[in-house]
Amino acid sequence: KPAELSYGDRAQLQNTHPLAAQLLRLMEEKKTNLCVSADMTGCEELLQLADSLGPQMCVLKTHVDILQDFSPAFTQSLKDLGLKHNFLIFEDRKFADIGNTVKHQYEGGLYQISSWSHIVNAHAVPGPGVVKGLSAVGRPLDRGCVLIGQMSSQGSLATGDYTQAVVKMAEEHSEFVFGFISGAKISNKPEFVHMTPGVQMQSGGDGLGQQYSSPDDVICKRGSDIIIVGRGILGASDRVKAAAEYREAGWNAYTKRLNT
Ligand code: S5P
Repeated sequence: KPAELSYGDRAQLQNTHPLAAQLLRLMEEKKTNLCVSADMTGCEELLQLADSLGPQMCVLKTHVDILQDFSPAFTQSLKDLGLKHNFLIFEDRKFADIGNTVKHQYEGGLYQISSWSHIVNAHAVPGPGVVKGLSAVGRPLDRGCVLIGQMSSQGSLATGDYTQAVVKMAEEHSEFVFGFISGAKISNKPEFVHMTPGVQMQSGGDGLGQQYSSPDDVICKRGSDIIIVGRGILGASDRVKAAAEYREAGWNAYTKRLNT
């Protein structure tokens, strides 16, 4: 087995996307591979969470369209917190339309996602036009995109040949696509970053199709890079403590992988 590169080593590779390099470097510095999925419905609550968990995470993931009281001021505050705590912002918009439409969805409308979110994701279903449309908006702003190669939900159709086609699409658009949402490492290129949702300490599900794996399974056994945790942290009575536990579990799984 070839020696496993550290996050810091991968940040330095010639072909690593600049945003991925920034992410990998900050993961190494902060010693965290935890992305917190801040799936809350109020801006103030979300900002408080981002401030209190900021030191624990490398990425904060949002679903901006579930906020009841969204305002442009909210995105400015979120950006400020990202700078304060050194985390990246990932709007989990899952773009899935023709290039011209996603361009507008990314840049315009109420949310103006491209103005505040470092990372976005997209389904590959429409073909490469979706990446080209997003890229036209995102590249001038030094943004980056991850493609959804696999999903955590029961009965997902994103498997097998579809997943392989997503990997190929990412490789062909690596000037904007720097990684994947997937349950496991699906590309052997160390330049790509893999982010995995459906993570809790205990396996199980949520009754609506979500399926959970442990940080150790995801990072150590399946070779992903980042754990995405929502309700495992949001549902805890002490969220800071829960985030610290996920951070430690994710980091221990990573160091174990490096050393085997
Ligand atoms: O396959 C996926 C892809 C994503 S981005 N499965 C997922 O669960 N997600 C997102 O990760 C989902 O939209 C939610 O925001 C988060 C998981 O939340 P949790 O509460 O189940 O940890």
